[in-house]
Amino acid sequence: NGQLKHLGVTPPIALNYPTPREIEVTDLLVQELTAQGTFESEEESRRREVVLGKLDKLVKEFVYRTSKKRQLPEADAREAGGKIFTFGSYRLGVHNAGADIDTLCVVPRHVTREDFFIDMHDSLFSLKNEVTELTSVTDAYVPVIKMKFQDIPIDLVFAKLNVTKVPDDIELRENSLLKNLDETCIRSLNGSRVTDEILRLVPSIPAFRTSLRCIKLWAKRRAIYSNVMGFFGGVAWAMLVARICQLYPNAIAGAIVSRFFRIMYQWNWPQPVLLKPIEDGPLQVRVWNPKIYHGDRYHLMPIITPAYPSMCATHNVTQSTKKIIEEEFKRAAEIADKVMIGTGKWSDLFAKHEFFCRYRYYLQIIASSDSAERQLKWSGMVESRIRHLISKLEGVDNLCLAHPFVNGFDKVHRCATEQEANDVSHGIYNLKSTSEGNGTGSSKNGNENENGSDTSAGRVVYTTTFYVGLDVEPRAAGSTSAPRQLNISWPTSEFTKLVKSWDKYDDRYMGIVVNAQLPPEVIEEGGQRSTKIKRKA
Ligand code: 3AT
Ligand code: MN
Ligand code: MN
Repeated sequence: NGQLKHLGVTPPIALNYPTPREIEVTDLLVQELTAQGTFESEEESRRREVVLGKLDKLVKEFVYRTSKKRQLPEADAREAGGKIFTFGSYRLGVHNAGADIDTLCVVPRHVTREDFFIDMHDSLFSLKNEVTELTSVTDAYVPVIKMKFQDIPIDLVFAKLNVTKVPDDIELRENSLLKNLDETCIRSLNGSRVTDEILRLVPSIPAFRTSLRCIKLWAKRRAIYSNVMGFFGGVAWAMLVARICQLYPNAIAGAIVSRFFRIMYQWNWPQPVLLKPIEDGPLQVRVWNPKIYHGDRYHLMPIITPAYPSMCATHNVTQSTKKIIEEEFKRAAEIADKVMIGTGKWSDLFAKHEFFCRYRYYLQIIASSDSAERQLKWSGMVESRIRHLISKLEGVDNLCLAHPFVNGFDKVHRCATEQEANDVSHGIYNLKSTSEGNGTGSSKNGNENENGSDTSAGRVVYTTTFYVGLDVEPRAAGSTSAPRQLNISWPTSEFTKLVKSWDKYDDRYMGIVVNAQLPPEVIEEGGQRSTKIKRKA
């Protein structure tokens, strides 16, 4: 079988082994990645293994208990098994210090999802000394139990297979395994199947890992690491790096990274990035195929997952985010070239983005509500719709680019009056009575501010602010006509309507405001806005 000679949908570009210079720049890269703190300590690494061992044991005990409850004979209950798999960055071996471990709990068919969210949850809940911040998210696309186990953040998802036993040597690779499973289980298995398949499809795992660490750090620093906002998420970056590894099977990280930027910059989109031919399988589900599905033709930068059923991991990309990503590939390719010839350093690659000083105009989207819990859901909902705002803005005359920032900024405001509360939800406030983070969101420094001396008297308002940079077409040279008019009222009102059509939206507790055409000098990073609003005519 000729396909076994190489991994991937084409033969490699080159089979070269590393040159002395490539070895040198790879060493420098590993040094820089270490200096940037991307590796965890050995203590943390050991703690992760201990935690995983304990979780696996808890899953086996949970399966045994449930089997007994279902009246299985003792011998069958003993053999029912149960097993933990990992996926995400930990499984790929590219996680940072403090990253979560994404785990999948696999059980035999007589154990239900309900058992998992009741019995397994309770057994974790009883471990009060080890397990903290335990929460069940049952209504998500992929339902999950989240917790910290000995301070390691864990995401635990659940899948039951159509088998009576889950022995320790069970594999999840076979597509036939998916037959007769419910969709939620198929989705829960997908993360693990995709990660494992990526690892099987790269010729050298060590080269892949170092390269991917570099690309992830670069993408985060340049603010292009986010699936929801229309950039690429962790799985997409991993697949891109894996593809370059396939094309240079004997290369080491320094060489792979520099080729990565060059090849990605020149990629002939919308030609998809594939790690293997797309497979057909036993399910009645759609597999990515632009020849059959019209919607798939709109994917601007398709990167296709390798495990059946294959999907496009980058369907959120818009014209604007495509342009931004390509510009970053170009910038990085130039830096990597300089590193190779010795006139540049790897640290230049990881320089912070310039989002907040780059544009003349910004949109500010403020989602507000009255409680931390509500804010988490509401701001998540608003965030997930921002790419629709971007698409609509892309249709506006004279607007060449609508650049969403990768994340929102959480704030908690203690307001003495209704007027103040109203101002705050419109982005008007000073920093005196405001603290960062709402204590439940991603920003961990939710140090509650004491400045608002009397908290009981006032009203607390939670806000999350998102930013979109707007690039307006330059006037023709020598033109003296008035500044170009941007008419963004249609996109913004459509967006407001869209988020308000959410079934949990309630205007008694939640607000959404889009401030347009803020001059950039009133925006500092962190989303703070000075009290004085100067508006340009
Ligand atoms: P970190 O090191 O954790 O930052 P990661 O790649 O492990 O990077 P996540 O833990 O967020 O990222 O996600 C791990 C996997 O979980 C990736 C994907 O297969 C799945 N996943 C994450 N978010 C979602 C989601 N909203 N819906 C479905 N699957 C998701
Ligand atoms: Mn993770
Ligand atoms: Mn996770």
